[in-house]
Amino acid sequence: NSIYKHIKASVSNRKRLLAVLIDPDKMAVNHVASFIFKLNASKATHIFVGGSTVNGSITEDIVKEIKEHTQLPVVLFPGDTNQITNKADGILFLSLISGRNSEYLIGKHVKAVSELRGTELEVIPTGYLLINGGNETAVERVTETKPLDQSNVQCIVDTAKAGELLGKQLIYLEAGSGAKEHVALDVINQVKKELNVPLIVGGGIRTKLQLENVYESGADLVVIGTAFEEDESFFEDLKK
Ligand code: 1GP
Repeated sequence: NSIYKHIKASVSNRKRLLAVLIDPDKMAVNHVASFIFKLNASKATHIFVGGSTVNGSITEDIVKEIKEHTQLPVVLFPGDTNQITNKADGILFLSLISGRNSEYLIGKHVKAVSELRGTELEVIPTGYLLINGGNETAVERVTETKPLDQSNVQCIVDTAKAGELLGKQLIYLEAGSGAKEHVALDVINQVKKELNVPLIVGGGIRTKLQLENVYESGADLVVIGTAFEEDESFFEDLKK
């Protein structure tokens, strides 16, 4: 369990972690090398691979290609069981605890076991909360669950804490890929105060200032996808 150990150690040492999200649907295999070249020169510490609507085996091809070009841990962030490949290093085993769709709470997980059996993937139990970022995102559409309202801070805090008490090793506050607004700083702050496990925040973070604010508010690991998809020069702002 070296990925999780490293995250825990980084939290203790107050080291900020940054995951770049690669959506296999939006990245051609022949573009991976040049993308990873820029990523390697940046402050990124992890590469997450996944998406809400990826089909078939393209995840495996993308992961193989990523692994050719980097030493960073590659962690699956799957929208569905067909995105599981043993070519990655680990997997966020996400339970969508903000919603009440049993498929995304436990159903897909049961189906995933036959895919996971026999792989060496480090499985990291993760409580996943969808928070309203001001627009309907793919997570909401695909999972058919409503996001939690940003103004209902107590509900978000209690949901996150319930996840921890259920044994989730990470809590992920997700505004959804391409969210108009990222998770509010106050929400991040209140959740962080209650949690003893590392906190991941993602969705709608597009600038260096937003990234800084999200860390200051208590995020241990931040996930950014869209900003790099739209403009790879963002890597320049985040040089090592
Ligand atoms: C989405 O949290 C991630 O699952 C990243 O979101 O694409 O908006 O950066 P963005």
